[in-house]
Amino acid sequence: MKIGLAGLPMSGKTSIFNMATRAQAQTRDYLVQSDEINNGVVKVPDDRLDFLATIYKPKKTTYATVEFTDIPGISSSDQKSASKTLANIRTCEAIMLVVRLFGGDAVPHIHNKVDPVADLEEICLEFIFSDLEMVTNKIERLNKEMKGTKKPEQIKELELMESLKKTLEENHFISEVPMTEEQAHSLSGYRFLTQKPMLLVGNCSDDQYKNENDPTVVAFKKACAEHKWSPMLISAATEMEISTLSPEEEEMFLAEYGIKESGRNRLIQEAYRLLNYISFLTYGPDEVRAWTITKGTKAQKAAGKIHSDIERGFIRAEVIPFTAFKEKGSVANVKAAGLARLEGKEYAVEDGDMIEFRFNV
Ligand SMILES: Nc1nc2c(ncn2[C@@H]2O[C@H](COP(=O)(O)OP(=O)(O)O)[C@@H](O)[C@H]2O)c(=O)[nH]1
Ligand SMILES: [Mg+2]
Repeated sequence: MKIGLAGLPMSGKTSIFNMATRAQAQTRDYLVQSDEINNGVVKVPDDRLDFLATIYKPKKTTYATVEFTDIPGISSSDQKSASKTLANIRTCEAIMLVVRLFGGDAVPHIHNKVDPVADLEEICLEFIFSDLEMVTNKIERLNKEMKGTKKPEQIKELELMESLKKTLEENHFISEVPMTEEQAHSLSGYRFLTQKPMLLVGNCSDDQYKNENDPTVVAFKKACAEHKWSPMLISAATEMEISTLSPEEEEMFLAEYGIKESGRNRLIQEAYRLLNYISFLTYGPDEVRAWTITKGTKAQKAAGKIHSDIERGFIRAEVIPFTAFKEKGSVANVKAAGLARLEGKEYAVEDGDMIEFRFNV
């Protein structure tokens, strides 16, 4: 389950990758065509786990993880490398689109000036064209196949493809097309770029970060709003420096500047949410652990994350919401207050549920 960092060259993708993964991949203040792809797995910060660890003092604390991949910039001036880049983005489950808002010495790539609105437009068009090409090819193929006998599912597929084509031609994303679950499922094999969950990241300077009225920031936010995106602002250069500090130094630094949460934590948590992930927690003296599930996952299925035997022999889930645990301080207190619950296999697990599964195999 990868999240792809996409955007124009020199927008700060590698800086953001470094900040998120505490890696030291090569950032560049000049433009080179590089095929270098950086991959990194990062722990999802979770203060609920930290809290549980202080109580249980476990041998091991295991955080949830997400994987980031830093993909060379999209550049319409070089179609061959652009299509390679787009193909790489296609393999990702979700996209973090990095747009440059900061000025500075490093020269912006396409427009030779800082213009996030034009950059965003450019990337959107690249995505749209790329998907349109796939849709057009598919329509051609279907029409050929349907020359003889027409199968009902082919007719349905053609109809859907025609409607996607129209949407794309009108400069809209496939994600904007209302679809039945069945239709969405039938498209999953195509890995359309404009159908993927997308988070917009505005990479800005420290000054812009502090100034809501900065004209570049305002223009960027407005362009995002037109797509119904709510962007996240980050100063990658500063955050990258912060991420080279040790965790203790980082905490001191953030406290000194009155920052509640580092950009790094915000970014990773947003990424997790973007993938539609939540965590349930297990606890005890051996291990305190966060388990990743998709929102809406039922208890029995969630149990299978831990072990297939627990899923197979599922009897019930003993659930304690983390908030109740934090308030009451111990499992015994939570139970005494009547806040522990027994749930069956159809229970939709919620984020932060502390669960003990009962099973029998
Ligand atoms: N001033 C400033 N410079 C940045 C920021 N983010 C990245 N840069 C610089 O912009 C250049 C390109 O960054 P890089 O991460 O390599 O961009 P990429 O091509 O999108 O991977 C480098 O010189 C970075 O140091 C930022 O937030 N502020
Ligand atoms: Mg780079």
